[in-house]
Amino acid sequence: MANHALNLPNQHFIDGRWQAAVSGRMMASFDPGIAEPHAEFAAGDSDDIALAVAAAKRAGALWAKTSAAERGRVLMRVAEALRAHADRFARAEVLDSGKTLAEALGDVRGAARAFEYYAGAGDKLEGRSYPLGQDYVSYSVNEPVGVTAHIIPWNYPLSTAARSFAPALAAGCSVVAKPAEQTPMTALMLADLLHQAGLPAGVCNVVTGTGVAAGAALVAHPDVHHVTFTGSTTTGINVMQAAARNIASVTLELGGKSPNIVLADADLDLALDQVIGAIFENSGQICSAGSRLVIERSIHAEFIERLAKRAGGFTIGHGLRDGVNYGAINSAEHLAKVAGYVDQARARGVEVVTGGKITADPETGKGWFYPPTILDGLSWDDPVVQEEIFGPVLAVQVVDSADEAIAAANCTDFALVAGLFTRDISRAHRIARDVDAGQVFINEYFAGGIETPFGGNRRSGLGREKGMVAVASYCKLKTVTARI
Ligand code: TXE
Repeated sequence: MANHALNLPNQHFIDGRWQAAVSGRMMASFDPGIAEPHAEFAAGDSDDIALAVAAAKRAGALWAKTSAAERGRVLMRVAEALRAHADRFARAEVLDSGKTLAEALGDVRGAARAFEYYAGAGDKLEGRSYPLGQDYVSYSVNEPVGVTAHIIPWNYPLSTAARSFAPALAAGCSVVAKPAEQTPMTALMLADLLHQAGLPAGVCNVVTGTGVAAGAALVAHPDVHHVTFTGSTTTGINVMQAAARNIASVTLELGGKSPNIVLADADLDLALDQVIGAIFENSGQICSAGSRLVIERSIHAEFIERLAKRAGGFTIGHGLRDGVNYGAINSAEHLAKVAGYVDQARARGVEVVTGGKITADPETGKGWFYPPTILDGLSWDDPVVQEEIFGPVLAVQVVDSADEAIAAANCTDFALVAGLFTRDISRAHRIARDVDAGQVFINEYFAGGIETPFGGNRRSGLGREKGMVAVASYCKLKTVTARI
């Protein structure tokens, strides 16, 4: 099978060129919108990882010595090139991931913005000096950590790659990335585009394959000095253990079960729009999705009725078809997981307000689709309240006060983000203070951008991506002290 239509890659990108898997093995990537394979890619393993890390080590030593201004110029050209090729990237993303073209175009814009933002970061990595008295000169400088590993998930393949490649490259590090086996295309395309924009061969390498064969070999490689991982909490723990053996640092972006709190004094039209977007965008496959609605009892019945009406109003179908605004679930396994959660909840007596049944593209009868689903009448310890479903399933928790809303928000082991809708600004900041989350959104869910640090507490992760704080993950501080 050749990857004809969009001229998609089907080999690793190592040392500035396309390379087949050492083993010669290939895997298929499926188009979730029709549940059929659409392309092939290389099934990498530890041999391919060894080549990629060796290239990254060699090329990274030179990249680290390139002036920060020059590194920034390369990143800026990448931003421009991504915008110029947005359509091709977005279509490849739709075919691999199942999302809609509009969502994928938004992801490309976000990726371009990440390169633009970090293009200006490298030459602001200032050091410090320390006042030891007139007989000493003491200063510290930021040095790049070296080879960095990037393990990328399937829900936002391009934007997740961009948000960690860009700060790593800005800091002077080299990159070896392993995209999810469901969605390998755009990371490969991005590595090629970086190279064409002037990034020296070997500074950014992408090896495709499974997590077990390629991902595990990458994060355990002794020449890798930092691992940025986005994925499940379980795999994140494995990744952290592997990195620990080499004393490599980690950034872990893990699961979430984020509360979206709607208080009775909120602008309810606004809240309605935002609650819908927070859980049903990308068909709910978002780590920071607002997957729990925490709502005051006095507005609960009417709000749920309006929510259900809106949830039923999406046009479901293949992401490349005009008019579709709700895409597919990424894989058959994941669809079964989402459906399983809802089926078991129904069997426990949970009220399925809307949705709740596997469906297909109405025009073709094909694809992996799950409709917007709302579950009500839940106790706080219910699995659909406590566990990450990672799909278009909203779990409703009813509360009687702002204090109870805080308790509800904090009732899971996750602490990634929280949304909050109220007109009372003091109460908003009190709740923001008391909710355990890496990010709190007030009166706009997903508010923020590449400028705002992002990451979770507790089982949602470790470290922060985005913002200038992310660059620090790719730097090691050296302090020099001299007696003069
Ligand atoms: O995740 P994995 P899966 C959550 C979500 C989803 C669940 C399972 O709840 O239902 O995870 O998804 C690579 N060493 N999220 O199985 O296994 C793998 O190849 C190194 C949340 O896809 O974590 C892929 O590239 N790498 C989430 C990446 O890790 C390994 C996004 C993610 O896969 C590896 C995705 C190993 N031992 C899923 N095993 C978010 N936080 O946004 C696997 N991988």
